[in-house]
Amino acid sequence: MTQALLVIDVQNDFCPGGALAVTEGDEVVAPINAMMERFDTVILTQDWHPKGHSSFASSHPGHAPFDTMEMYYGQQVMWPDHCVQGSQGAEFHPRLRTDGDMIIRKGFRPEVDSYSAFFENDQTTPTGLEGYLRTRGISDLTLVGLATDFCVAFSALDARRLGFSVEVELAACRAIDLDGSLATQLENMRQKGVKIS
Ligand code: VGL
Ligand code: ZN
Repeated sequence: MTQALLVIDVQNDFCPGGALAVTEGDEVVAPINAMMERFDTVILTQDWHPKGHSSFASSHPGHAPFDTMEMYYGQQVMWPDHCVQGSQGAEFHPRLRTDGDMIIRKGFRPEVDSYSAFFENDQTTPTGLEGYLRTRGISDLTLVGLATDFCVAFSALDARRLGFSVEVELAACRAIDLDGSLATQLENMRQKGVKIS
């Protein structure tokens, strides 16, 4: 068994004061830094949107943040502008250790969002992370970060679908919890064999 820690989107915009702040989002930083000591391989993801991204409510007249909209690939939540490439909000939290092996950016295609670290929200366009993990012989993943019910859950579910052994450590995650999304996604993950601890 070769394992890796996958640190999802611990960026300023998802922390208190950020554009899409997750309650207590910054509280994941200390436990994640501590967990990094226990893993030989650490991979970080960074939500990385161009200005005017199609997941931003501001790109769609008549839509407000947290509405949903039908896109060519299915339902998409409309978010406040966040994690714009090169902005302060897109930077990692200043206390997060970022000396991992690899940083994977996602959500940079204007027309499609990417919650998962593996596939864009069309569920078919790969980010390349699967190939990276396989060529390094990694079979077991522990996921932590933000947000539990969006990018962490989508990444965990895709990882299971691809055959990885997957654990999510909730003490080092925080959720957005939009209309019960946290309970729904915890149940989805359990049903698909994600170990929740
Ligand atoms: C995320 C909403 C939009 C996340 C990213 O990291 O969970 N959520 N973009
Ligand atoms: Zn995003």
